[in-house]
Amino acid sequence: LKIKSVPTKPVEGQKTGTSGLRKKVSVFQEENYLANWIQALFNSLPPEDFKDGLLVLGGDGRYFNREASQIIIKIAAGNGVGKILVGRDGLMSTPAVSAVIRKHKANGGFIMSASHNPGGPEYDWGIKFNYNSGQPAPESITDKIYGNTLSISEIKVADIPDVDLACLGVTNYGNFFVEVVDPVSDYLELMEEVFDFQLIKDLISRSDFRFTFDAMHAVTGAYAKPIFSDRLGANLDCIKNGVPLEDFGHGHPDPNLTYAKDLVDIMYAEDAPDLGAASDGDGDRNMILGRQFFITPSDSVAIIAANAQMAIPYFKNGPKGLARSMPTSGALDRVAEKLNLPFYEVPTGWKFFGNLMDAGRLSICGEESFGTGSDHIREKDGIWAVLAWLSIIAYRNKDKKVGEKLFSVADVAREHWATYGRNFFSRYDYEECESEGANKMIEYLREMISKSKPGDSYGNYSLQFADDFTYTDPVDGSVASKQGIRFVFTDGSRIIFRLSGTGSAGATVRIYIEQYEPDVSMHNVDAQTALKPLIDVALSISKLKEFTGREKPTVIT
Ligand code: VG1
Ligand code: CO
Repeated sequence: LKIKSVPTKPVEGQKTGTSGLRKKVSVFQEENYLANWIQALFNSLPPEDFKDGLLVLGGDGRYFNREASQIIIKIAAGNGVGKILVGRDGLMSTPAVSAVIRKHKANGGFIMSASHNPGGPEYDWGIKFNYNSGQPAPESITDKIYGNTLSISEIKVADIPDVDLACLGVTNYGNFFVEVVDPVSDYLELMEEVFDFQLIKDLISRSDFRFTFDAMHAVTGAYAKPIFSDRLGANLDCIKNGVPLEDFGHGHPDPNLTYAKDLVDIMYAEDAPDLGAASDGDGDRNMILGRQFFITPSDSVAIIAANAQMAIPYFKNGPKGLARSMPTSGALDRVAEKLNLPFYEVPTGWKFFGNLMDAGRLSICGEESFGTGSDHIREKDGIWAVLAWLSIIAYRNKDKKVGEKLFSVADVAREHWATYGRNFFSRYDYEECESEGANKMIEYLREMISKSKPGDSYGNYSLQFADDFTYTDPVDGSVASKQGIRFVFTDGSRIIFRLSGTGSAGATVRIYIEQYEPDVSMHNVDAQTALKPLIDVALSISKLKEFTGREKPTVIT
């Protein structure tokens, strides 16, 4: 194998955010921009973590993935990697990459995706690196990569032709191998171990149950047909937007009430199906809807946790522990308490769950941002969440005869609230604000919390404490600070402010609002109505309008 040394210069700003490095495509197209980051990564890993080793490569099918695959493969070979397993056409969802790393005991893997951010020449591209148990690289590694991007001078590139990613099979270039694999089969095999496919199949084949899945023209388009249709018997027309496209069909591949409008329209129509779901760009997020009914992600993880042992064979001995990210509602906390399970609250971003899973302390976890998953892999998993919901509905209805009224998605949620109480939750996003104003607002709030004291009143709420969330990992002792400003009130209500770490331009402000309601007679109130007083407090204390000039959020979930 001939290896070229290509001279290069550092580029500013290659710091990874919540989940990988994300920039506009045009930035990644600048000379050596991606190559520098990939080389900096190899400069940061101990050689035994990749020399003659196995790496996985996949992506969500977005624009620039084709060029990027070739760049990554050649630099990996140039640095002495032994073999790359790559999904056909460079496609592989984030959860599937995690599953493939684990199954093949790979040293790690690359995911070419900016996840829920839009794609195409004008929009975003991104790259994530996952480690050998399939988990997103920890901050200790991403900080090192960033350091190395600031001093890089040379890129090692193997002198090989572009690899044909369209045909399955192995090609070798001297002692370097590339194997193009089907992106679905290992993942599907794992799903069949986790779930009772026959149970789900029986539900889907019922004449009185209808299911629909919206792949948003993103990577789960490649998974939906083999899994939901070929294997579980769903009609092909249940799958919407099922062809992965480089620009996601001009869409914003984020499964929420604003961007998954096609699905929302179907599920709120008169003759809506019984269960509807969608997934994001790289297949790790999910949205679950019942007929005219939205399951908040915070409720979803709580409901899955409460029902897992009954409905999902993987959890037949009960979950080991539960966890959520800090801004996610406390619905899951109540399930942990009732089931007497260890419980953890971690910062935003999936990378904080992995250590707990590896230590055998955590089975089911989730984030309010449409992320749900378990320790079957080390990423959140959109299709897993859909199969979990299908399993719960199937289990609850398995003895129902045709003609008997089915126990619906909404029934499951209402029953859950009746048992545990309801945690009303909403998130307001102000996307792409001017960075200066947004940063000033956060500074202003930091000042405020440093002066606050228990008992201070905010509207009708009395403060229990206010802080900037710090997390100490119970497994390795690493500390993550400044993870979000919280105002926690004596009745358990919370207001949280954070800046997004996944955007590619400006600053996105997120406000998270939560209030607990034990009274069943109040459970059918609309969340926006129930939370109005708390939202007003959030907007007034933060002076959001003054700092950002924004009258209204861009997205409400
Ligand atoms: C957002 C979400 C976070 C999620 C992250 C990656 O981060 O809030 O919960 O883990 O996206 O999701 P931020 O920093 O923008 O709030 V994905 O599906 O884009 O990889
Ligand atoms: Co994603």
